[in-house]
Amino acid sequence: MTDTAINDEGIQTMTFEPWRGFHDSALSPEWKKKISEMARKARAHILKMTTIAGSGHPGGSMSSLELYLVLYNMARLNPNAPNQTNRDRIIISHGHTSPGVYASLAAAGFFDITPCLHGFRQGGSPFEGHVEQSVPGVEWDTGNLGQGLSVGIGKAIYSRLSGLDFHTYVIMGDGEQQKGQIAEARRMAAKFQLTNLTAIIDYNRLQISGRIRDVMPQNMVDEWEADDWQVTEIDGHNLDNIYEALHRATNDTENLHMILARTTMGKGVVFMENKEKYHGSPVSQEMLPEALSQLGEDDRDIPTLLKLRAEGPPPMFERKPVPYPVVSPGEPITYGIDEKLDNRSAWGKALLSVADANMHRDDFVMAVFDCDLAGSVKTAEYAKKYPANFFQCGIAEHNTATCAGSFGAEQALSIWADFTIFNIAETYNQARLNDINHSNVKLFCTHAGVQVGEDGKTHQCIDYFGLLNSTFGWKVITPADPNQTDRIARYVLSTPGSFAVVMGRSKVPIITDEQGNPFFGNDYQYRYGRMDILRRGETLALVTAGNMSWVAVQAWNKLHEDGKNITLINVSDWSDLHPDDLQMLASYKHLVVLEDHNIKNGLGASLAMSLYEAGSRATLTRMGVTTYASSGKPDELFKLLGLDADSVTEKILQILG
Ligand SMILES: Cc1ncc(C[n+]2csc(CCOP(=O)(O)OP(=O)(O)O)c2C)c(N)n1
Repeated sequence: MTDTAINDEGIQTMTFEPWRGFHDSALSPEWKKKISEMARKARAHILKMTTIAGSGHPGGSMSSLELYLVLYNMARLNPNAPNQTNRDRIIISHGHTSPGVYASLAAAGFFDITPCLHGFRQGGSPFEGHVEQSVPGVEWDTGNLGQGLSVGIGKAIYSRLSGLDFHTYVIMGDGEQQKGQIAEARRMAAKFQLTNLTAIIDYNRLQISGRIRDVMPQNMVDEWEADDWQVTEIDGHNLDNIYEALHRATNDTENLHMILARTTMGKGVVFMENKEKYHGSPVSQEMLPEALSQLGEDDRDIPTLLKLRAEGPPPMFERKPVPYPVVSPGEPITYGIDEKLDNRSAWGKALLSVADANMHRDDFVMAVFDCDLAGSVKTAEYAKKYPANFFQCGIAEHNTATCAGSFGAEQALSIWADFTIFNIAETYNQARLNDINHSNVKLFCTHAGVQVGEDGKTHQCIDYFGLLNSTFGWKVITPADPNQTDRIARYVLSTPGSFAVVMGRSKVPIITDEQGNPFFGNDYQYRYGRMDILRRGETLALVTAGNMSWVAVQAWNKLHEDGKNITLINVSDWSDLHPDDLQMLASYKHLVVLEDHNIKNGLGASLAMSLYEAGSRATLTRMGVTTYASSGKPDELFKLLGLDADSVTEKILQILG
């Protein structure tokens, strides 16, 4: 029996069956019998789907199987309504065990197994090679090992802040424990006492290259205990043991628990057991009947399944996106022309204003994540005012990236502010996986570009756009001055999608219109994707962005004094160049692009492609960063790189002849 309640957003929350959620202290004999039978059949399904596909990972699927079956049958889930907001979250970190996950979800009633048996790893099928959210019951697409515990932390924080009070279970491989991100996550969970999170390790003692202790010696128990987790070792194929360990972990509100489940790779088929070969290779077609017979099953349905595969992939499941939270953008702040501040300070003020405008609402869930730089990235004031919604993650950017992504994929506002070199360049793969998982994470990235100056080349992030532009979802925005920063921050915080707002470190003057009023002031309406014409002129347009906008204004002034009337265009939104704006640019004879970014994959490179496609005949000159720069004051470095106002003026005069 289940009860359903509908909240204001039309989202269902549910009261689950009483036996779900590990309430009873032991597994009932009926459930034990049911799950044992499920396990026998599911092992056969794992073998069939991988042999038919000719690839996949049966070994770990068979060692993790009992863990999956107990979790998917006993956690607070409803197979008929898998997206209830208050469901428990089960995160599979070693995503290659997808055959075991899919077979278990089907056994627990989430869908019929047949399409998976013939459509596993087939182009266009929902049943991909590593666990994907295209399959009902899967919470997070994984495959890049080491990220699952961080995903779990994002969910556990959401459970706490939203009051939904669900439990999160993260299952990992033992070889996977070699990843450093797991250590980062372990410590964060302990610091924030996330006892609504349970970790489980499939300890089959094998990985691709052989025994885990030969590949990389590691003392897992000591490591987890040192980070304040209680470790319980169990037989990972014994249903009573698994249930009891999960019961204890779920109901303990004082301690964090890691369950180390001793298992056997390839469990259930004698010739597969303890063979690393079966980590990532299916049983051959010839050996399949023998393997199935050891499980009390046969291969009579294989011809039919092969025929179904030949007919094409099974259909995709319908999946509703998680609604984005309602976020009021608050009241814009306009900075006057006499004020000189940095964009990051304007961001910090906008953050506080948006938090103030929303935090009083019961349905509003928000978190800001920080990696030991709150003062510099201007989230410190917010942290002081809203400590429960601020998470100091330490110097642990990989964990933070994934955790912020996982939190943002819920109905919550997720913000991670850091130096650009750390929340973009350091963590590209995590950003990519967040994108694949449709997380609405907002990155506020400061100290970008050569403009960071004295810290030198290790800190000068000149590849932020090139990196994120290699994904399909991320949008990169570079505000020109504090006023535009304010408008952009409010837009980004109240709009679904993954955005990186990239800012420099230095103070910059307020950019004015030709009458001397703030250009991005009270009358300015920010429209995502549109360029701003700061000055109108003829023949040549100087196109600029972010850190270089003020340099470009200075160059314009010099040229103007010299009687040269050029157009000055500011591009804030690099990822989406509007066709009308491209046509407008194409109407100029000469274009000069000025950017504080690696010239190979920045704004100029992107514009060159788009303009060519738009049929532009304008000459295009790219002025950007052509080498790793040294330490120095921003002005010195721009001069050295030929990006200061004098160099830009000279270049434009040359072009104009
Ligand atoms: C970050 C990352 N590095 C490498 C791989 C390639 N890979 C896939 S599975 C695997 C071994 C995993 O071992 P374990 O966690 O013990 O899983 P099991 O062999 O028990 O299935 C490796 C190295 C990966 N998927 N992700």
